[in-house]
Amino acid sequence: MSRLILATRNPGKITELRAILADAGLQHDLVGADAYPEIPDVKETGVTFAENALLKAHALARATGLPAVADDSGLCVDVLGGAPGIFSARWSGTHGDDRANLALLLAQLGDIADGHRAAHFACAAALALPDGTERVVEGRLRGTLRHEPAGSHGFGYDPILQPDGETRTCAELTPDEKNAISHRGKAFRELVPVVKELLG
Ligand code: ITT
Repeated sequence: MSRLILATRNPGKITELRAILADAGLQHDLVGADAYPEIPDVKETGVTFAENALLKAHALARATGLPAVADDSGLCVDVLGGAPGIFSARWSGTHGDDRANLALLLAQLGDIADGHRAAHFACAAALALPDGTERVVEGRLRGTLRHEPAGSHGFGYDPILQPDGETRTCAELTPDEKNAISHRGKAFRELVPVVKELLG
């Protein structure tokens, strides 16, 4: 079975990606970036999700000599002009501190009334091959931000994003329910046929 690197070290994303890619019929042996601890973290110097996803995918593909897929994603709040956006993972200053990131964002939105709490999750899904071939696609999940966190599934800002048409937050959905509608699910389901076409 041919190997495909999942160029992310975020355990929440890895769990979701494995399920999404397997459900979409991808037959490859999926290996997380954690299997390559000697490869340094990529500096996310891009200013868009797509640029950063491509940076991560190319870095892993170059370093391993294997095809790699990467995800760059975040929460974009309308009333904040799209922030935290590409800075979602380090909004509070500490990369990956989900609890502090969520608490800071809720505090910043403390005075914002229900009708002005629209936001969306965005995900860019990139594929890079060792020869430099690249593809990138994007997906979104629109919703409204709660005033208090609810639910224990998922990761990151899931406890405060209530998708449009839902009464529950993303963290109250089952993993399958979230993957069916999520930004990540949409982007990677679109990328799978491209992976199959390029890798067979
Ligand atoms: P890698 O770079 O190793 O993939 P990361 O967590 O640093 O991991 P990003 O730079 O793409 O990844 O930042 C993504 C952040 O956006 C993540 O830490 C969450 O705070 C938020 N986020 C993205 N997708 C989310 C989701 O499905 N549910 C909740 N929060 C999400």
